[in-house]
Amino acid sequence: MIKESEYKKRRETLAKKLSKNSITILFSANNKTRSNDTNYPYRQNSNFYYLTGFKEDNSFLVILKGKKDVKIILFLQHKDEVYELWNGKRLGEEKAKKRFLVDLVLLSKDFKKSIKELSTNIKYIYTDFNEKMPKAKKFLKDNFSVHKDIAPLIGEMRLIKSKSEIKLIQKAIKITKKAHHKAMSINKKNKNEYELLASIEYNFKKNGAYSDAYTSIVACGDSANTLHYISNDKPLVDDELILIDAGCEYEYYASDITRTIPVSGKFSIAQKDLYNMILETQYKIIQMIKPDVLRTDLQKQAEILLTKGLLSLGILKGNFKKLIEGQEHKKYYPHGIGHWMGLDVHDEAPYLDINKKEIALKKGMVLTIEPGIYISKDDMNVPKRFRGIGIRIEDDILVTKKSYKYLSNKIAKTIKEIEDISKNVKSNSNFEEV
Ligand SMILES: [Mn+2]
Repeated sequence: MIKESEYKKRRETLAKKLSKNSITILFSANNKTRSNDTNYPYRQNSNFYYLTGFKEDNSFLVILKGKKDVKIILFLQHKDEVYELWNGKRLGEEKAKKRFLVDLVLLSKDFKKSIKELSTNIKYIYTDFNEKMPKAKKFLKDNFSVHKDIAPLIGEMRLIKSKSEIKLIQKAIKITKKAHHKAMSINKKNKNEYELLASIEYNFKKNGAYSDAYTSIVACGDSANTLHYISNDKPLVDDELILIDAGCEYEYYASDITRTIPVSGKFSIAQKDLYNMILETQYKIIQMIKPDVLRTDLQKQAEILLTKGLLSLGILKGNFKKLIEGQEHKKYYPHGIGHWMGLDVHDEAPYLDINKKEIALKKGMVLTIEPGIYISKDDMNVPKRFRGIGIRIEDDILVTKKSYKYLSNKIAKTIKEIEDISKNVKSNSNFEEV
């Protein structure tokens, strides 16, 4: 868990970055309509959560920075018996005053009035442009003139994870491990992608992760060659591979893990050849991770290694140098080597600094490393044995003082590890039990 004192420290760090005579207003997330009068499950806005740890809607965090002093105010909803009967308990003003280490707790219904009173001598207003609150935005526009985006300032902070954040990420990864290992171990004969998905989601929730961190991909055979395949509704075919890109969210922190496993429990020779080439690449890229390395260096090296690998397997043909110059790998490896991960699976943290220079790796950053190769079943330029295979291997890595910590290294990944898990539990075809 993250302590109130850590949230307080984050607000103070942010306040130091703000201009004097400014007001900063951060909004909680809106409820989002699913259809008619039903909503999607509520999920707090990540920036708001990062600074408060508060999960209720219709709340506002205000930072008033004067010439010398800083005042922090949290607005939240009042207690309301009828509302709470239908929608669940609210924290309320009294408890909030005890819990949050802020200067003032006020009620959201008084937001406009209070803001007008509090904001004398204000030159600048910072808001989070990503959160859409049309009414509040109109109010701010009508009342304040110079607007600045607060998101990049919070993004800078979110880049570097604290010890308590890393613990939550590790917990999310631990739960994800259980779900992936279960997916490897169950008998998948005559089953469907959605049954495997159900098992994964069951194991997330059963182990305390309220939600997935993103819509899971369970893609058998050629479906894996659609990068954002989320229909997850095709039968599992015995001699094919299944690409499972699934991570959970634990106390708002994400994991992002991809494993590619055989339906039958055993890899074919062609599948092994391609799999091991990608796995080797992934190991080599992970080993490059340390402070001051650039993400684009990792990307370039991944492209070199994958191009060499594709050449050696006869998937790409010709001169290595020319293939690199022509970016020929893009046909089979079209995406990036990884991304920041944290409160969001694709963490809302910058890749470039204010001078548009790339931000190098630094202690405390968490990123994914996810090489993949995707070969359409209709690609006649490729040896037949590789057609219809899509493989991605994705892990979560923490940058440490001198190198890296491999956060997800306990999730089975080598061919032997995956086949062993499949073998052990052949008799166990129960989808739910972990
Ligand atoms: Mn990813």
